[in-house]
Amino acid sequence: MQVIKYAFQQHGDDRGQLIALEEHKDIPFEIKRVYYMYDTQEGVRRGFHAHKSLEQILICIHGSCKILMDNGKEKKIVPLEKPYEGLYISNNIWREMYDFSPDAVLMVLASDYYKEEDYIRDYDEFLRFAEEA
Ligand code: T46
Repeated sequence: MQVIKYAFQQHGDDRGQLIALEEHKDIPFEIKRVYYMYDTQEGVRRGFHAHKSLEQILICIHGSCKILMDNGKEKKIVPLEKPYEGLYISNNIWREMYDFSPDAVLMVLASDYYKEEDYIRDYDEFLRFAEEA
């Protein structure tokens, strides 16, 4: 499984850093939704699903966390520790997010609106789906 981790361009000067993200330029899809999670409690593991068609970029804009990616054949663990790093997660990838630092803010840019019907929440169903894809 190929892990696509972007290093976004930082516009730094003596005031600090700034990152700008534009769809179809820095982000390989139209951004239809942005959400973020914070105040994640110690030991919490989130996710436990795949998406039928949604594509996303995960950016830990503060603090750190880890992402488990699973394509049904192979698993990879990707640490997100820098605000300029973005992890691309395509459809058909089971994901779990864990090891959040207390100050972690995990922001997600998504290619579509929230649609519960796009979620695959059962791991065996995911394996069948990944096999057919
Ligand atoms: C994903 C990972 C990385 C909404 O109402 N709108 C939204 O856009 C989202 C993302 C969630 N919600 C509601 C649905 C649940 O009642 O917020 C609640 C928590 O969502 P969920 O349990 O799905 O959160 P995670 O952290 O398990 O997963 C989320 C995304 O849902 C998912 O698409 O890939 O982050």
